Amino acid sequence: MAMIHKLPALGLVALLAACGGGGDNQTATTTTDTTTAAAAPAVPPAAPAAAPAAAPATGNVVEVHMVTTPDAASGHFEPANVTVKKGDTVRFITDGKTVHNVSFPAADNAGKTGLPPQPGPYLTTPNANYDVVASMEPGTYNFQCDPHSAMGMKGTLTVQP
Ligand SMILES: [Cu+2]
Repeated sequence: MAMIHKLPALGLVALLAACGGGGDNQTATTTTDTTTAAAAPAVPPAAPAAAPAAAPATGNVVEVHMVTTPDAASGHFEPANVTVKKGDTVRFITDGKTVHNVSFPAADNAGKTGLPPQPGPYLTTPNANYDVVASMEPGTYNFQCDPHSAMGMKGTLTVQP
């Protein structure tokens, strides 16, 4: 009985030394077609300080409605006194029946810092709104509607820690 020893055929791997002329087969698939917007428009030297840009809303959003009186001569904030946590957003929403806005006059907020830097825009259409982020230090702040403050369209914002 012939024992057949299966000798493992050691395949001698012939290391073919690639002599010169190395073919780079790196298929560069990185398509650089992302056109980086290199043509940035020139920034005007002095940006007009007219349009106050509302800060993006953060935290909880608390709504305050601006309700016009039936004769459209004035209005009130509803609620007029609102309390939020620091970092919340107060969203002033108008009924659009006359012109309202929101401002935090420095004269009515003596010693306070971090007020919204300027009066909010005039809101003229139904559900137009303006966000104020309560990023100021805890305390109570006075706000008003500029067109109707003389008729009592005022409120307070209390910011809690
Ligand atoms: Cu008003």
